[in-house]
Amino acid sequence: MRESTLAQRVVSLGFPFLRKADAHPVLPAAQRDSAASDVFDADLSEGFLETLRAHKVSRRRFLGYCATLTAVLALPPALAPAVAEALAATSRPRVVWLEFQDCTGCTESFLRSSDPDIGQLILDLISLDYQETLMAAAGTQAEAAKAAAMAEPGYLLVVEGSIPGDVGACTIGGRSATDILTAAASGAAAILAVGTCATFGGIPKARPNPTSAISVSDVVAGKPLVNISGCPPVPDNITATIVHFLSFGSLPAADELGRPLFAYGNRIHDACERRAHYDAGEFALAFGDEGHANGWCLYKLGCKGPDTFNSCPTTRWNSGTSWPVQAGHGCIGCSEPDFWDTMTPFYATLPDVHDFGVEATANDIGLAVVAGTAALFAAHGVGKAVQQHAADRAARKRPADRGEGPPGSGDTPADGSGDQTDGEAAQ
Ligand code: FSX
Ligand code: SF4
Ligand code: F3S
Repeated sequence: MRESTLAQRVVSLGFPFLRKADAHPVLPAAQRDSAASDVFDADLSEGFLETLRAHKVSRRRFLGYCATLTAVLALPPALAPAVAEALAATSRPRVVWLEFQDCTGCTESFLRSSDPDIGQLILDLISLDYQETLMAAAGTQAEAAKAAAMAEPGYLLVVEGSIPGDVGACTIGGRSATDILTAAASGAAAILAVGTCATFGGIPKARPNPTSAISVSDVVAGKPLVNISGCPPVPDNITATIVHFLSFGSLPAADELGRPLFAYGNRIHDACERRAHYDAGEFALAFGDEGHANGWCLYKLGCKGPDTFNSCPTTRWNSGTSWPVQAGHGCIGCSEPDFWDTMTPFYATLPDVHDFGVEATANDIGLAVVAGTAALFAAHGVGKAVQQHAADRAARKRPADRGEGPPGSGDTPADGSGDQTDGEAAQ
């Protein structure tokens, strides 16, 4: 592993990634060193305090981070000392990170650092024993490193990319992806499927799915598994899940699709800063028009925020700088199953939202979508629920297909030129 490279680049733990903007104040950067650390104390060993000093992280700043992280994870504030003490006492749990059919964007996302000092500190608390993109080893040397990392069971397994069902695709070291994943999963204490490719099949699974791609949950059974979707995922969604595991020895509570509720418990639409314009019927109708320049709702430019669950509006990207809708582009639903097939055309309006009308809340819309899925999940588990969730969305007919416009007016949807699919039913 290239330690020096890691030291320069890693990792993604940052402060301002809160689940609901109206539930928790986002900590301004200038207050990070002092905020929240006065509200609790924690028993930190002298050895750990020395580690903090080595990373130029003050005790107060570390405790403040733990308080924020506890809020991000939607845990009671009283658990903040437990988070701090667990992180301080952790004995470098082993992490094995596998990549299959992916673009490496998930790794890149994970490496975006909101706070390099704390990020490096957290990275040092784990032992990232095998990570193909970051490690210097290749070939038989890399295979030997993986075997060594997996010699003792109990490691945390992170999987990025979809799994090809076809023999021959994504063969590594002469072994199929399915074999590699199954072997790695057998000794794992828990599994994190990271990115929409790993969680739901993602882009490799999009029609015509040339490799018969499937998700991690389609292959692995009988292990604690959490789906951290997004193409790529919000980096803090990954890191907070890892820290939850380090702190409590378990994965966080999840939704019906196996996604952590702390990050995927709300619709994009619920926390969007353009929501007031949606409710007022004020829509941008073309990129660059007056409504677009005024920050009006992007629904008629194809925004899928009402049907998408993720933390982007509150966590934001690039150290909390911005997110797609703030930058002027609608959400394309990248954290949802089969989004490449069921959320397209990306620049046409969401199917069937028209039927709810402008006064409908995001809850009305989203709950109608997920209610059937939740019941299915209870009966058949994540894999079946994911398939049905995507099939239900694909089966709904788009307003554009019906010749209708989006809610709020008789305007036709924005032109979908440049889009690449016809948006018919998913496979
Ligand atoms: Fe998939 Fe990861 Fe999309 Fe890429 O590697 S979730 S293609 S951004 O990033 O697997
Ligand atoms: Fe925001 Fe999109 Fe909802 Fe409009 S439709 S309020 S831009 S999430
Ligand atoms: Fe993806 Fe939508 Fe967030 S496209 S990055 S879930 S705003």
